[in-house]
Amino acid sequence: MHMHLNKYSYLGIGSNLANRKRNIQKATAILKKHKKLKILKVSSIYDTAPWGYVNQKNFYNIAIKIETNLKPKQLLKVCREIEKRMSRKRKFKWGPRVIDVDILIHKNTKINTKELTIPHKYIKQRLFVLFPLSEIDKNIRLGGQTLDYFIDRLSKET
Ligand code: PH2
Ligand code: MG
Ligand code: MG
Repeated sequence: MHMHLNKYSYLGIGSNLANRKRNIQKATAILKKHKKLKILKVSSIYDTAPWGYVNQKNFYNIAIKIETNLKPKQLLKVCREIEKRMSRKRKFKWGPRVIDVDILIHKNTKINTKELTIPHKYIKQRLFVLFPLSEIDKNIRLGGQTLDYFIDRLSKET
């Protein structure tokens, strides 16, 4: 069986409070300045219906392709620091937030701990992640399947 090697990492960013576009742009700008990672591609901004907890404003979502030697925990720290700098308040699970920076995929890493799950736990269930990811990299595979496979599967659900 051919092993699909991947040297890239992918982050997902979302916002549904205050100025969503500016929040997304600010988080991207902070990432751009980080010396230990290189941004290779940024998706367009997607206006997406809230997933998980539906009684809230639409989100703006993007995905970013990066190259980095940071370890998963260090990359998580980078994500958390952006959220902290942008004064994110943790309200409740899947609730509204000023900014959310998630690790979606990190090379071929598979982690499942209380603190961190890579690839992201809900990546296959979320169109707001699959769409921007497929825009920036058509070659991504999850468990051998293309992103389009999961997008088609979700689109057929009632
Ligand atoms: N993030 C969530 C919960 N629901 N829905 C959309 N559309 N976009 C998000 O980024 C999002 C969500 C928790 O992180
Ligand atoms: Mg999230
Ligand atoms: Mg998060």
